[in-house]
Amino acid sequence: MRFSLSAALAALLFTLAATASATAPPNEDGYDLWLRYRPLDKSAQASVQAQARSIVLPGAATPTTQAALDELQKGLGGLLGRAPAPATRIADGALLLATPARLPELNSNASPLRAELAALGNEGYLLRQTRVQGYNVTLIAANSDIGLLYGTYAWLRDIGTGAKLEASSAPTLQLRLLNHWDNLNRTVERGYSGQSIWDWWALPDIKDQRYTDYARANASLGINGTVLNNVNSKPEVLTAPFIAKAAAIADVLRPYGIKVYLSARWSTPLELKETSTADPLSPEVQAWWKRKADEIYKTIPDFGGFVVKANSEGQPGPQDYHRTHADGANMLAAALAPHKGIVMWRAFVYAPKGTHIGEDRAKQGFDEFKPLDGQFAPNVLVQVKNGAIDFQPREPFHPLFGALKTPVMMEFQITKEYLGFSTDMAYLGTMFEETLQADTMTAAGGRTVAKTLSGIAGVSNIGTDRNWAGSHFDQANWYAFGRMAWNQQAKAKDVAAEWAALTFGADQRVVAPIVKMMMESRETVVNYMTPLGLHHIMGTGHHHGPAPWVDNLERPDWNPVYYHRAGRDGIGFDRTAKGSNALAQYAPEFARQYSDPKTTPEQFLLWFHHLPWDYKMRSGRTLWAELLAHYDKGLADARSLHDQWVALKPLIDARRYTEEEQRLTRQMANALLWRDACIAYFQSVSGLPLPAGVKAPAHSLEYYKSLTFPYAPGHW
Ligand code: BDP
Repeated sequence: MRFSLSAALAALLFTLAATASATAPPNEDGYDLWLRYRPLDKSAQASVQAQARSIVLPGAATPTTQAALDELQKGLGGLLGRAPAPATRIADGALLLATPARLPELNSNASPLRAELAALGNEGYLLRQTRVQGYNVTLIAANSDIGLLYGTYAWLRDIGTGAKLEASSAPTLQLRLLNHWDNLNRTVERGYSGQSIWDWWALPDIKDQRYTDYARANASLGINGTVLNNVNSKPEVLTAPFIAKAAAIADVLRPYGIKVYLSARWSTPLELKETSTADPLSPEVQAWWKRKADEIYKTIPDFGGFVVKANSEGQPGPQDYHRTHADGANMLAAALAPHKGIVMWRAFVYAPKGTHIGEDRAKQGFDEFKPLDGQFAPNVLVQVKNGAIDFQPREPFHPLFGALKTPVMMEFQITKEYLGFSTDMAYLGTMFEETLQADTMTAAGGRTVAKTLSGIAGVSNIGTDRNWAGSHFDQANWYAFGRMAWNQQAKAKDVAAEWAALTFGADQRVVAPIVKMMMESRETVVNYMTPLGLHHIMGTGHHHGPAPWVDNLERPDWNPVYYHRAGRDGIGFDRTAKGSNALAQYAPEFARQYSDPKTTPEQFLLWFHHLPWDYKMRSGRTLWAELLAHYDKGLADARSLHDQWVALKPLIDARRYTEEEQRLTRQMANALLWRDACIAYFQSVSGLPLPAGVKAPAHSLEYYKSLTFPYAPGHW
């Protein structure tokens, strides 16, 4: 009796377990990114099948169209269980990939698509249910093979998100790049996702499968260039063995429309002992770079060009020879121009040791580059970080946007150096949108930052971690960067919804709550780290954790106290005419609005103003009470992010659920640390009591000051 009862119980438990595992999604490790192609449900399968009974590519396959065909095999194989075979004849229900060169009738005056296609440029595509040669087809059309590849990814994305076919799309910017801050020894500066994916030692002979998957992921977003190595570069990267290694990577990326670029160290020829100086006006130096460019293009015929960090944070540069940034950039530009290469010269420069010390760091990029405007060669772009300090959780846009005639590239940081590495959740789509849509007021009627750009770069968050980005949600930042590099008008929320559907499945019970979390996440981090326009109050060097008290570093503008300027009288950096007057670098209308604290958006208040603690905020609270309220909100929202995720447990596969749950738990602790340490410190300087209801920090200020993080990652 007892035996049969327990047998019955066991049978019941077994059935329950089997039912549970049949409904819970299978575990995933994140390697497939947003290109997962998990099986669709039966009805969706039927409708996709009807659009792709056969796959037809008129004309011969090229490496790029082969990549498109391979992706369709993989994609439809996963989504439908079986991919249709490639066919040579157009028939009803064909998925037809065509350019005017492959299907001349697209070019005929009678074709309704002709004009539409012509407007899409080299990289655009259109997707259409239409009739071709009397057959009903799904058409992916473009002017080039790379357009077909982009169109293929768009079609697969539409299927994965359950969206209706996109009509047509073309990028606004020609240059859409990732910047890897990867070192030749495979460490990654500000990298939080393992080692560099570039295995320099094994290259050029061994080309990891990851390189192909990296190319697929980037091409699916329309990223068309990648700088392989750190802006803090080494001379060796321009020697023959490394050029051969870069060429091997370029070979893998080429079919996917991705060009390879390198970071060049200014003093390379001198350090390699091949010249006696690195003066850009020296004929010997000019000849060396010309030879070097010729050598690179022999090996990598479509090499993109150089990015250069010069005379910044100890890097050598033309100013070492009393030459200007323009002299330096133009010398490299001349070497690359015959090959159609470009120079992306970074504007992230701040005074070398000994000079300009004491000048507002936020002003220095503009002060250096504005006077040089008009002096740069046509194939030079100035690459400008989104804000004037350094990738803070929130910064106003850099005053160089809209101020130069010289073409300007945007530099965003996808890796979260200042936003909690890869442990804290912070979806950066909202930050990208905020910056791209900010009005520079440099033209009548307004001009957004997006409208001032000629290119866009994102500092990569990619590494050897199985999930590529360190955490599943950090994949969304790579994704959002790529989608917004293609289309600066894309909305962060739509991009989040797309990513969530592709990454976790197009089930609204999952997508809607995940999008909500993502949309809240960056503001949460801003609130518990640097609310109301505070900035650069992180730990020294590694930038982890709060350290608003630090006041003893070599340069004043490395110290948090320099940036927050908190004292008995108040808090904030006065950048109005009464202070550093950084505001004068912006358009007059912008400067006027931001000169008055009353008309300055409160999210930037302490960036531009030094105000007394009892300054009245829009909420009616004092500045002191408001600051505390923001820290409290940051902590509460970090806890809420965790709870929202926990509620999703039944709908997420166990592996990804757990990996993220652990991070969100850690984020709550990080938020608490920030909140408590900042309140303890700011209270010590303001001397004010905590208003009723505000919880005292758990420990003394001394305790927070005593914390050290010697092995924090990303600090090479
Ligand atoms: C800072 C980073 C540093 C970079 C530098 C740069 O802390 O690692 O080298 O920017 O962009 O944010 O050059």
